Amino acid sequence: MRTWTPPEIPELPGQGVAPKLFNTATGRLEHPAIPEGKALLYVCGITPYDATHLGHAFTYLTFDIMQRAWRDAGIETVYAQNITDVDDPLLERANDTGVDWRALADEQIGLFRSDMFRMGMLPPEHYVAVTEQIDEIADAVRELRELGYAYSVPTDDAEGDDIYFDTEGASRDSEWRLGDVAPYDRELMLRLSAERGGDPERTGKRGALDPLLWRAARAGEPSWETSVGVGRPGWHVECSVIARGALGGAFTVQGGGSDLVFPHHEFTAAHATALSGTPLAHAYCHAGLVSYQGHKMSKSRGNLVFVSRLLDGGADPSAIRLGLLAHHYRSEWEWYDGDLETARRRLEAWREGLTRQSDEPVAAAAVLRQLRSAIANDLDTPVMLATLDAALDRGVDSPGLIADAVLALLGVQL
Ligand code: 5CA
Ligand code: ZN
Repeated sequence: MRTWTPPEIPELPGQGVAPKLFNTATGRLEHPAIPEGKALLYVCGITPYDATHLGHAFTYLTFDIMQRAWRDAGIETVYAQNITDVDDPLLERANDTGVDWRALADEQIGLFRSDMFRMGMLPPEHYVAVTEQIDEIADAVRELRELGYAYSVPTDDAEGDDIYFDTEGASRDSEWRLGDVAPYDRELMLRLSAERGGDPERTGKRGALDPLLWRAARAGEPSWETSVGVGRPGWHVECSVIARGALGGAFTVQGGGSDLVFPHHEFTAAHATALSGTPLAHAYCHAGLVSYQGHKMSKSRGNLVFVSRLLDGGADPSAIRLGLLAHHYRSEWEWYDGDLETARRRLEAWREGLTRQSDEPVAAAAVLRQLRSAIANDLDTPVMLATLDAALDRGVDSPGLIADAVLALLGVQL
């Protein structure tokens, strides 16, 4: 899938250090492995409807900053992202609005691409839609069945059977154990499975948590003829196959918003490990969820603030970035309508600060050192912003170096 034009990243003098990152799977700050000197990153992409809201933007900005940190440390990055362009909620939205699901997806992917470009986000090298890899995903489902990790569940509204992943079997016989990614107890897993696309109540399954691998064709739903029959893939196996196809196994970081920890990333890892014997990623990193009007910003609730509306209303993309970067990526926080104005003022103050004549200017080289140490500490952007507030309030000895550092590390144009 086509991506978008990359932003300019100035070269900075010297070098940062590889960032320590919080790994959800272990609950610790770690330096995840960088195979052959390359940081390999897979971030779960959008389901293309109601894009791009500020929650999406916060998640993608997190992984944009992560890549800026690696690159500043002299580490090459390879970035892959998927598009979940066939999925129940997308199909429901298309049905409800009388639009063809492909047309809806195409339009929303175009909007997302334009939002990402305008926001100065680093584009993925591998941008892969589920509909581009149906055969590969079906082959993986077939392989899981041959390995004994998948089973059929009869349907009463389709010709063929649905196929499910055998959680208990895989947890016993493969290298993966339930809970390897999500540090949750079973009760919470059951609740989250029901809330996030699973079907713990469905009869005929071996285990309540078992996720769908393949959905047999239903009337009025898109389907493909494949090696496991006519139908369409389940959600987790899609990302598992796309991630391994783009990056191979055991890559550096699997990322997304924290709503993906369970069941999505747990089972994405489970499928990959069951198929290959190696873990999917060395670390699983998650951005906190952004709320608005007292609730998590979500398509189902409809409390969305769209990036395109803010930009079309004249917002400076750098101000939107600063409004988001004021929060540490792992915090759960709420966006207030006044936040954009606060961020705009900060941006204005920084721009003014850059031209400030001072008798005792702050050494720009020292500021750069502080910025590098904060970004290396689990991407601590609030500390970076506070460092710049203080320095630019006083004036700096090399405005050019500060402007370059702010653009390279934060993607903010002064
Ligand atoms: N297509 C799947 C992932 S394979 C999906 O979750 N799509 S999405 O459009 O719902 O979300 C896209 C990304 O934005 C995901 O990483 C999700 O975790 C993140 N996200 C969604 N809502 C929020 C929110 N309110 N705050 C922060 N991140 C969010
Ligand atoms: Zn995903």
